[in-house]
Amino acid sequence: MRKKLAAGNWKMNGTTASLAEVDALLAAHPAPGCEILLCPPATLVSAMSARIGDGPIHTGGQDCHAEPSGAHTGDIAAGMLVDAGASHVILGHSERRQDHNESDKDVRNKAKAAIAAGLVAVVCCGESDAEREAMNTLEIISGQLAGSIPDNVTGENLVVAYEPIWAIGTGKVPTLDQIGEVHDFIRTQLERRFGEGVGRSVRLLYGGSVKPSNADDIFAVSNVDGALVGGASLKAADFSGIITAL
Ligand code: G2H
Repeated sequence: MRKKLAAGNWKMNGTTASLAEVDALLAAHPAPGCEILLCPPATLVSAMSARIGDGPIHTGGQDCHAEPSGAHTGDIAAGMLVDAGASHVILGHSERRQDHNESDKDVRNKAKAAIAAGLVAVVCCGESDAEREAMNTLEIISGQLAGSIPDNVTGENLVVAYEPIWAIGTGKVPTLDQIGEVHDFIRTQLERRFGEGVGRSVRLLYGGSVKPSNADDIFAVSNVDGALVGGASLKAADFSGIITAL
């Protein structure tokens, strides 16, 4: 049985004052029935994880470097995230693929480093509007999964997030059939590559304009094990509504 996961991606938002939202979430969900993960900007990982302490919310990074240390100005190693209290890291988000030209190979190397450091890698995939229009969605997803996910994964160290680029921050959400088709496809791809045991144990998240008002319907779709939430994870009241829907 896969444990449901509500993951928040704060992107480049938040200062120490935003940690009040974490307090509110902890108060609202002292014993949640699902796993909760918050991925703040790197500047807040340490403070957030200290604030949560033994509480039921995990802290994660939004990226890491593939190397453990070295001359990489501005970058952060997976081990540094662990040292700051993170247990997860988002990798290959489409904003990083676009803004930083990250390739599938880059994401795979980062995922290897993250897993070696003891982090859970939350690997993102998703098609653009043009790719969906051209009916290439499944081919794109297949290529991203094959290229971005390393070989040594398990249900414990990998989560896959499906985030259609055209649904990110736009308020547009795929139909439930479209979400189901891609999640079923990802499940089949993972089973084929890693065997049924591992393939069935990896959690699959949907991401892209998830809100309290659409979460119930999305979470009822087959093979959707939770959500990766951007805008609606910034305020405890909104994220709480999504957590409650899981
Ligand atoms: C997709 C998602 C979080 P939003 O990027 O990863 O963002 O929920 O704001 O569409």
